Amino acid sequence: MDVVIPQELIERLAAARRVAVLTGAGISAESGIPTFRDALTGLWAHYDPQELATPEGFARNPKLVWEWYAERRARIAGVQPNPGHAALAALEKRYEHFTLVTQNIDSLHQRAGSRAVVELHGNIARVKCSREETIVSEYPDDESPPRCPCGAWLRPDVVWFGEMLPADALARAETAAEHCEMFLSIGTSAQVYPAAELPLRALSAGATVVEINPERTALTRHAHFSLPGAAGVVLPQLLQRLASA
Ligand code: BV8
Repeated sequence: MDVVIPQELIERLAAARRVAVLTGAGISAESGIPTFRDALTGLWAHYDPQELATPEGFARNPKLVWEWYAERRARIAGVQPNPGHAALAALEKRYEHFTLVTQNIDSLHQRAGSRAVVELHGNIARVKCSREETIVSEYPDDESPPRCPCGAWLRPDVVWFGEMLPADALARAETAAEHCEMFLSIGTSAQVYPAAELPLRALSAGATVVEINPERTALTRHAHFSLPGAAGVVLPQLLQRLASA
């Protein structure tokens, strides 16, 4: 069913020159990737992701955590970007200044053709030494997790709970939030910090904040526009309305 997109929103988007977007797991849901807060399936059904996605969880059970990521990596390799990812790649072409900040680690924005992607939480396709932090492109698969030549376990190059975000990515995201005229928050429950702070920074810097999410979130009451629908449905509609604005 069509979501009503207010004409005022279309006019503001058409007039804007600087746009920032924050996406979360919800934009990959229509590609078949379960969102972070959906009940985990299979072996991990009885684990809390916030337990597994932590340095402590990895130290406690490196094999379980390594294999959870290996299962997610395999699932991601088997899916395609969806119309929501494609619409954002097309939207980027309309603006002089467009920054796409994602909390996702699945590369689906890049595979859909988005260019200015800022990955706040790393990327599941990359593996690094858990001691030296260096990225490792090849590694033996005789152990789970495999080991770095230095002897330490290898781990996914993602940001776990309790870990700092990459400073350059966070700085780029904060600058985009503070200088944009339009900030779109798409497919995120707005619960994980510091990412969840970005739309509030945009708001206090005077930007128009738009949320696209089938559910209400902690951000909904702050947003100027809240479009209650799926990203893969709303974003193509929004792009279509913009084309004739
Ligand atoms: C940090 C990578 C400084 C790994 C992720 C106590 C101690 C330590 C830290 C904290 C603490 N209290 C708070 C914190 C900060 C903590 C935090 O925010 N915790 C929360 C839970 C309260 N943050 C951190 O630890 C961050 N680091 O702060 O460092 C520091 C250091 C030490 C001590 C203090 C501070 C690091 C956070 C990064 C964690 N890593 N991912 C991995 O993926 O395995 S976060 C993880 O959650 C994913 O990246 C995910 O994207 C992200 C956020 O979730 P969402 O993307 O929003 O996904 P979610 O499932 O929640 O929601 C999906 C939404 O989509 C829903 O709203 C749904 O309605 C919607 N949806 C569904 N379908 C659709 C849709 N929308 C549109 N279309 C659809 N079709």
